[in-house]
Amino acid sequence: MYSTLPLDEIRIEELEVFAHHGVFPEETENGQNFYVNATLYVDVSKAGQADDLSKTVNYGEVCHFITAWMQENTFQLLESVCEKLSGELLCNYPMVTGVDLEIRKPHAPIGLPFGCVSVKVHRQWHEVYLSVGSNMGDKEAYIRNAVSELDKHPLMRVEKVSTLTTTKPYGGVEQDDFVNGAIKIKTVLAPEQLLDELHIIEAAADRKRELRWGPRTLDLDIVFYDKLVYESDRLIIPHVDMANREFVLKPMAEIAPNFRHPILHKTVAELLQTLQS
Ligand code: A4P
Ligand code: MG
Repeated sequence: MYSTLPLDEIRIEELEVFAHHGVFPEETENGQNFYVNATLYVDVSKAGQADDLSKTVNYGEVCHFITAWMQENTFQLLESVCEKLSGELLCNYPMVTGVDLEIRKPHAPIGLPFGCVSVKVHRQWHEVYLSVGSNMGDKEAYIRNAVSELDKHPLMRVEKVSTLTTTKPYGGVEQDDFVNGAIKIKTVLAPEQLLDELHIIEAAADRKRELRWGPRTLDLDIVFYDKLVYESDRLIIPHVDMANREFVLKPMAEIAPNFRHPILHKTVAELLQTLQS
């Protein structure tokens, strides 16, 4: 788990749903019972104080939502049902910041005596900061379009966009000036999935990976992902060079001055001040 969730939980246990998920044709034709356990992470304090249903999530409504969704859709794998349904719950119930979802299938066609099989996932909204840049063609239009593509994605929400400013190229390659900005999003996607989605948006903006640090129509980098410290062969979070880049820190300082770097332990405003002094 990458970020702090509210301690409060609303739990749904053993919701019985007759649906048609499975790999075998008889499963999709005949259907069978599935049992759903869901823990919804919701801050219920306001509802509790005011005794007001509109300030919390109506678990009855959620049960009907889960039932209808599982009956209207058919997947081969329980993994897919969990993956898609957890995303649907997070997107349709804005007060839910995280969800544990377990789907049990006690009548799976295994041909051996067994109690039950199940898949359980944990999914939640993550707070992510992106750095965006362009130095080819209609630079502002490429960036505005990227913001709109991010916002259109079902598993992302754009929360803040900094002002876009013109900056001199950094990194020693002689090239046109950049337009840069920073974007705050919420996403349900895991870091590597998010990187894949950013690459799709870059590719749709005619982005070609030619020269390292060279001209580009659109560059979308992940600066922070909650307080996560992460490194794989294709992704490093926080962005490795952010503390040396005024074109990243300045727009970040506009939308998140007090966000603290999880390794350097300085806020964005402090990092900018250090760089400029
Ligand atoms: N990658 C690793 N970590 C990350 C991360 N946190 N976010 C990998 C995004 N990607 C990350 O990036 C290369 C690979 O880095 C990705 O495929 C991903 O797997 P790229 O965007 O394909 O290639 P690039 O941009 O040419 O190289 P690089 O090193 O990422 O360059 P930067 O850091 O993007 O810098 N000057 C100004 N004023 N404004 C700018 O925006 N940008 C650059 C490019 C140079 N000078 C600039 C600007
Ligand atoms: Mg990049």
